[in-house]
Amino acid sequence: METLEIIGIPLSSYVRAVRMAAREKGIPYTLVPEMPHSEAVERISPVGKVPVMRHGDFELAESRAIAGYIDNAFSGPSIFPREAKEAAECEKWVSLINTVVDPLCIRRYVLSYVFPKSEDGSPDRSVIDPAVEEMKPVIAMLDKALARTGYLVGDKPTFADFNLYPILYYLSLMPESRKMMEEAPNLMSHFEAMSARESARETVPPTPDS
Ligand SMILES: N[C@@H](CCC(=O)N[C@@H](CS)C(=O)NCC(=O)O)C(=O)O
Repeated sequence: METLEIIGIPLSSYVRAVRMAAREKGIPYTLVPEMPHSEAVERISPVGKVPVMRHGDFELAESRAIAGYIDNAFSGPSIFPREAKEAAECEKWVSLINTVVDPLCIRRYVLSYVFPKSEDGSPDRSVIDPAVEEMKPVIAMLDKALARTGYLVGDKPTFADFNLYPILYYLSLMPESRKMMEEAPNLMSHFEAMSARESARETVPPTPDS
């Protein structure tokens, strides 16, 4: 069978989520590091975003679609629940992570540290401070959701957790969000349990300036 190619930079939280899904499924894959909007990516993603994937002559964009393909095209443990209510809960969390958690926590907060837009390259407090305030209820929402079993859906990791983990990883590196995580016991336990999984250990992103 052809090798699955996951295409995109290892720094990307969405690329990491899909790599974690493949590893959890037990599928070997080749990582093809491509920047967003490279020619290779633009050919597959209509919006030029990573990850994209290739499997034989099948090419696909969008992390949720890629993870679903991986789950359905290969044998191995399911990474999306099959039972109707759990499947719906998983979709709910993937949607919340991609429309609420990622835009605030990664695009506004983390990227303000990594790629500051200020003239002297210092973190832009006018972006970070309001983002920190808005992150408080989001962290509380996640902490509450994780209280019951330690995972977002059911009692074992699903793609919802693999989708969230790369975001939490970056939040654990930044000062205000690290403190918020430490004050959210269920979220912190979840983060530690996920960090110990092979899928997380094998996909640690390089530091941005390495
Ligand atoms: N909806 C996309 C989002 C992927 C995404 O935002 N990827 C970022 C890297 S983490 C990207 O390619 N950004 C380039 C851009 O926004 O133009 C997915 O789920 O795959």
